Amino acid sequence: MVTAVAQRLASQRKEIDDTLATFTLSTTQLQEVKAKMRVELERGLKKDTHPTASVKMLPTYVYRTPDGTERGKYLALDLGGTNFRVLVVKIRTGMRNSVRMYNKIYAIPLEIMQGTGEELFDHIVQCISDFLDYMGMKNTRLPLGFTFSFPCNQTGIDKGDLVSWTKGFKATDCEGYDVVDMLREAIKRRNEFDLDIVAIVNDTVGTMMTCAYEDPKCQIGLIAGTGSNVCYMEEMKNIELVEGDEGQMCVNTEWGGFGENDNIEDIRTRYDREVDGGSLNPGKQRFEKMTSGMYLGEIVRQILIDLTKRGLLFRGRITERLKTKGIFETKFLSQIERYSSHLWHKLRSILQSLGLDSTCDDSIIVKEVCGAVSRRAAQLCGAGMAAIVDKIRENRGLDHLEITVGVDGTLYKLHPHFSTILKDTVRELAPNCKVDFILSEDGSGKGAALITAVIDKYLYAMRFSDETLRDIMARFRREMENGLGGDTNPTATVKMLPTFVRSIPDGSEKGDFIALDLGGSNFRILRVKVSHEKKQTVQMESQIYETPEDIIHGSGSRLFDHVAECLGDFMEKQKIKDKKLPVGFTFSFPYLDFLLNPAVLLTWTKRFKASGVEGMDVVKLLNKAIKKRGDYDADIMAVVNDTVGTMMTCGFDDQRCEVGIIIGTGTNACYMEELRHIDMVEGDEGRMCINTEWGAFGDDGTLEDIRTEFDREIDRGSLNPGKQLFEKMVSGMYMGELVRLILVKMAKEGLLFEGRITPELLTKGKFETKHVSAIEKSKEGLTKAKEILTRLGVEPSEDDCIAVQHVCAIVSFRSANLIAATLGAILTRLKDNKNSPRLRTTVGIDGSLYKMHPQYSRRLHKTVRRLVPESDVRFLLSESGSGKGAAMVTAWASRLQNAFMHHV
Ligand code: 0WK
Ligand code: 0WK
Ligand code: BGC
Ligand code: BGC
Repeated sequence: MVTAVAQRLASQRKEIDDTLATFTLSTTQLQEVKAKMRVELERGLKKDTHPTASVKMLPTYVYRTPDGTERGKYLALDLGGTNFRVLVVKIRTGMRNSVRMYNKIYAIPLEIMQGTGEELFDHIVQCISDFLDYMGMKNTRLPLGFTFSFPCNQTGIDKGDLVSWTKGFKATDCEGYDVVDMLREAIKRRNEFDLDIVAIVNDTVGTMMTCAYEDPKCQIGLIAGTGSNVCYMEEMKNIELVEGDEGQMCVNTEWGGFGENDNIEDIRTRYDREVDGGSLNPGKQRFEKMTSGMYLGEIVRQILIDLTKRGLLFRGRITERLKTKGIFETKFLSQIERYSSHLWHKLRSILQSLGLDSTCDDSIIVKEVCGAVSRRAAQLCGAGMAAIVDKIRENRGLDHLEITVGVDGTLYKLHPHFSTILKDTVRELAPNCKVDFILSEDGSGKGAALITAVIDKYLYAMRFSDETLRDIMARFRREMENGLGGDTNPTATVKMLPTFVRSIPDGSEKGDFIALDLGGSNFRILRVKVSHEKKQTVQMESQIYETPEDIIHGSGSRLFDHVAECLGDFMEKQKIKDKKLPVGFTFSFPYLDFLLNPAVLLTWTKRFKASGVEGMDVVKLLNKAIKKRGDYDADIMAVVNDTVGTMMTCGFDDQRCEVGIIIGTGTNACYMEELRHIDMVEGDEGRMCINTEWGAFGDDGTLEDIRTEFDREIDRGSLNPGKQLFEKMVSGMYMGELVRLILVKMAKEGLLFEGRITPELLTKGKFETKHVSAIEKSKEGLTKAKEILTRLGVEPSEDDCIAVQHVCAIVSFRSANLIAATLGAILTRLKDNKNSPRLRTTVGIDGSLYKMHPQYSRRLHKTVRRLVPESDVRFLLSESGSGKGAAMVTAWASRLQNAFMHHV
């Protein structure tokens, strides 16, 4: 009897040992796994074998680990592990580098994971929206790093097509599509906030970056969690899928696919095949299904079912629960293997919770099964890691390598033995490598933010929160008051020049006028006829004239001779040379106005630098030039700044118009101020238009905290260093150049064009503002980028074009934001002047940047409405330029003169 029982027990024991033996891998077997993994790594890197390689070795476009110079505030998403997290990450440098993070975890219900792609991304955006509300950040357009823990074919840091879903995800209409586009579309659908998705990052890469921030030797990222995967810094010359041989790039191995070409069938057990067969993606991710948290519990369950069926466990009784897929979670493995003998009751209560009545022996066997499965998983990961570290050692031609692996994942973190076995296996299989493992404390969200910071390094300083914009608004408001104040005006940077224009057109204007429009991108001469048939109508004819560089950089007399010559030519063509028509002179520069005429130029701006004009009365200079010709006569009645001309032109159509703005070659604004506030002009009644000359804002250093190295470089290379600092940060004359300087810097850092720097790219003015507008066009922008960059000889890759588009967006967005802030200051002043709870007004606007740039106006309007919520602002584009407005002012000036003449 006893012998029969002992024999039965012994044979049962043998059967169990035989079963578990299929999970026991010898060193030889592990070395084979290592060798096979190495072969697949190489095949994944090579262009011709990549398509059939089971380890895909996907380029990540991350060229280096953090160097501690990163800083800024970023949003990060972390999707694909156990938890979906939305984070805000603040990175500071200076005293000990510090990163502060706030995050919120959101559930991804199964029906969303396995629903439609649209539902999934709408859910993600819903969570972001909730987080932004929670953080009170709905109006900040922060750059975002997206940790997306699935295999993506990336063609750039912010462009990646999902190869295939893994783990528990199976949403439709996503595989083969760009994940960043899908997120952008979902954000657009929700239309509640705007985000700048700067980078898409695999969680292994995010983990490597997070750990490399602490330990510069960290060049490998390992996830041993729901899924299993590794990335590492590979030599560019070995990555045949990407152009270039210089430096390194992080490669996302996607080793989870190892074995999909049947090269580890020798160690896969029937339980592995069961689990694979019952998974969401049979035949896929075979290595992952032997090593990761999503499947280890399932493998154990399959073994328990088999042993029970064979009467070796639970007295052969299979419960419904044990038949339930996913019921034996991997966390049970960790718990069971943590329990030593005196904690059997705990183990048994786990089995009880699964409806399994177990004996002591059962518990021992279950623990052995768990141990066998997790041990094999750790060893397999160790063998894979040994292949990676040895490859890196050989890449660098080293006999001995010291390197750190950044790790994350619940399996590695929570399982009692997994990490130790993995480390031991690496040590054994890669004896020439000293491999340290550091646990990622903060998850890969931090890493994603660091990557965004690396890319965004030169751009983060160009992003302003509403808080900062409100601060700039307050600063500008103070400057306006300084400019208006009699005693503070001399030192004020914003000169707040009185224009002697007391109101917008009142419909009584009439006459035949000539208008000169000098200072914008075109010099235009117009004939403006204002008549009163049924209603007041304006007819205009105009002609554009060259203002060659040698003229506008030559002597003042040559410049005004040129203006007089063009005027003569125009009057010739208009057959009015015999007439002495009143002339309105739109002079788009800062000048001191004395009742519309004379006008003393304070300083040239933009492209103009004619000598002998600053401090002079430009009307006198023009009259002199006209006199010198003697072939016609003109009566220059009024000098008008183009902002004033624009306000008058728009005021002709909208009586609410009381602000005029130019966002063109230069930038400036005027508005109707209460006369009692203008100390430089007598009188307290009524209003007068003030030409703010906001281009000079910051000339006293008040904007140094937001000016970047590129702004300083622009100023150093300009015609008027130290002057018009605000204008140089925002206007069309400088925007293209700002972008060029950033591109040169990023290329020098290898972040663009594989570091290629061509003479064209180094040539000032080669990258124009019209290029910025063209590149930011949503549809054909990237094609345009390719065209323009190719002309600069930098042979741009597709992701270069995306990155350049991104740089353009940041620079132009900054401009729109800054102008929204200064305009916001003018609007709140108007509101306060009117002492009304809500301001209703119209802003007349002109200028090639505002007109030509595809997104500029929308961005400006949106920010103004956020910064000055208690206002209804209509933005009225000046269709016909400031010439019409100048004619209106001239009409007055003529009337004033006539009235005056009659008095004398
Ligand atoms: C935490 C990281 C996340 C990653 C996860 C993996 O922040 O990006 O996907 O670890 O571990 P799991 O949650 O799948 O166990
Ligand atoms: C058109 C106006 C002109 C102004 C110009 C500014 O008629 O007075 O100077 O807009 O825009 P820009 O040509 O500098 O882009
Ligand atoms: C995915 C990887 C990811 C890993 C860890 C795998 O299923 O394919 O992209 O890194 O899980 O989360
Ligand atoms: C000038 C302003 C002008 C603006 C827009 C600036 O450079 O100083 O007077 O209004 O450009 O043309």
